[in-house]
Formats: sequence, C-alpha cells, structure tokens
Amino acid sequence: MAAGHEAPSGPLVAVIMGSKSDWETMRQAGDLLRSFDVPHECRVLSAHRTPAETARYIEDAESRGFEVIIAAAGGAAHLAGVCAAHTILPVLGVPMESAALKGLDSLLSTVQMPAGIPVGTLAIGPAGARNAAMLAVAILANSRPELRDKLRRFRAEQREKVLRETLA
Ligand code: RP5
Repeated sequence: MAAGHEAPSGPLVAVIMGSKSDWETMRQAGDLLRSFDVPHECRVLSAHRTPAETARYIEDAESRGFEVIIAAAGGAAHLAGVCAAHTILPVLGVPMESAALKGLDSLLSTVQMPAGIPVGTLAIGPAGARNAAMLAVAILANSRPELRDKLRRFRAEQREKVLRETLA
C-alpha cells in the first residue's frame, strides 16, 4: 500500500442497483472487483422505491470510506443521477438492459445529466457492469501502486489471450 493507504478496513466501492433483477448483470462488477481484491459492498437501493434510504446511504458514503460509487438501474434510470446529486465521490452509471426498449431508455436516463452533476456512464448491460468495475479500479489505482501493477497485468494477460486466439 502507498503511504496514506493502509490496508483498508472497509469497502472502497459501493455497487448499488435499483432492483434485485439487476443483480445477474451487476454481479459481474462484483466479480471483477473481487478479482482485483478491491473491498466493495453490493446493495439494492432504488431512486424511486427507497428514495430516503438511497439518499442516506450515499450521504454517508464518504465518511464510511467509499471512494467510488457504481450505480446501476434500468428503464427510468435515475439512480446514478440521484447518487451524484448527494455526493462529490465519482459516480459511475450502468444502464441496465430493459425489456421494453433494450436499455436505450436506461442509457439516456443515466447519461443525460445536467452540467455540474456528473455521472460517468458506461455501456448498456454486462460490458457496462464490467467496465464500471474496471474504471473504479483505475480510479483507485491512481494512488495505489499495487493496484496499478495488477491493472497492467490484467491488460497484458488480456492482450496475450486475444493474440493466442485461433479460428477454425
Ligand atoms: C429499475 O427498474 C431497476 O433498476 C430495474 O432495472 C428496473 C426493473 O425493476 P424490477 O421491476 O425488475 O424490480 O428501477
């Protein structure tokens, strides 16, 4: 760990999602964070169904030691934006693929934030879930050399895997 970054006592990344129905996709963010040994917490919290609890959780996030928030929602996907309104921590939004509009609704609801309250919006669905976790790792790696090394190894292994591909 770098100076000032002793072994973390609590989670650094909060992974929240609007519904348990998002978990099948968002568990991929959790799996990726785990593979980098990044302590994280996954919870269901909804901008619409549990607005007060969502606000309270996010308002406490900084004092609890979180450094990045990942917020996933589908349809009228306001969760990431609401989180961003309640914290200065970086908020990464993951639009869930929806039944009606295949996630285009989720994407537009998440990405179109007013200037001054940013949400870093990722791709719809599993790629977005994984990349939100990758981006969280990259943010944390800015001040954690060991994590930066792991990220470099991940990229090298990914590159090697692609170059080893053969086509029948
Ligand atoms: C959003 O509505 C959730 O994030 C989910 O993607 C979508 C549907 O939720 P459920 O009706 O499956 O609980 O709030």
